[in-house]
Amino acid sequence: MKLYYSDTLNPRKVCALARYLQSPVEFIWVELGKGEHRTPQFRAMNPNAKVPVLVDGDLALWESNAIMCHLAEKAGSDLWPQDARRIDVMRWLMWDATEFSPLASVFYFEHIIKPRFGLGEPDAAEIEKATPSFERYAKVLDAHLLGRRYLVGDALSVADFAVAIALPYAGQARLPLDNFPEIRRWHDRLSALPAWRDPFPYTTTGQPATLQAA
Ligand SMILES: N[C@@H](CCC(=O)N[C@@H](CS)C(=O)NCC(=O)O)C(=O)O
Repeated sequence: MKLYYSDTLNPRKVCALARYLQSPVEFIWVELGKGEHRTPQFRAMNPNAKVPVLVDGDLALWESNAIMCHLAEKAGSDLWPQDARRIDVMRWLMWDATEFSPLASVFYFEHIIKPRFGLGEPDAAEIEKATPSFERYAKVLDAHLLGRRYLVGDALSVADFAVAIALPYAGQARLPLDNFPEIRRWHDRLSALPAWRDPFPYTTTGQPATLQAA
C-alpha cells in the first residue's frame, strides 16, 4: 500500500493510525507548497486534489476517515470495531466531519496554514465568527468525555483519532479550549501514544524514519 501524505491536519490522523497499527504502507510525501497534489497524475488518484490518499492495489481511497477504517479493517484491529460499537464510531466520525473539525479548521487555517504558505494575515472576522460555534460543539464533546477514557466504550477507536485531529495544534492554532478540561485530559491520554505524538514518518533532518511500535 502507498500512503500519500503531507504534514497537515487530515493526513496526520492517517499517518498516526498507520504508525499505531504498524501498517505495511510506503509513505509518499506530497509537497503541497509546490502544488504536487494538483498534477494530472495526482488527480487521477484523487479528483479532489487533496491528501491523504491510500493506494491499495486497484483501490485509490481518499477521505482520511475512510482510509483509517480501511487500514484498521485490514489489520484486523478493533479500532474500527465489528460489533455494535461500529455505529457509535460512525456517529462520531460524522459529527467530526460535519460539525467539529470544520470549525477547528478555521483556527488551523488562519493561524497555521496562512503563515506557512504565505496566504496573508489571519482574518479576525473569520475567527470571531467561528468561535461561538466551536465552543458550542466543544461543550458537547467535553460533556461526553466526562468520566470516559475514550469516545466510544472504554477503548481507543478511529473516532478518537478523527475528533482529536486539531488538538495537537491547539496552541499554535489558538483553539479556544480553556473552558474544556475534559477535552484536554482526553487529549493528554492520546498524547501518551508515540504514534499520536509523532505520527509523521520522517525525522527532523528530513530523512525517512523507521516506523516503530506504538
Ligand atoms: N475531507 C478530506 C480533506 C482533505 C484535506 O483537506 N486535505 C488538505 C490537507 S489537510 C489538502 O490536501 N489541502 C490541499 C488543498 O486544498 O489545496 C479528508 O479528510 O481527507
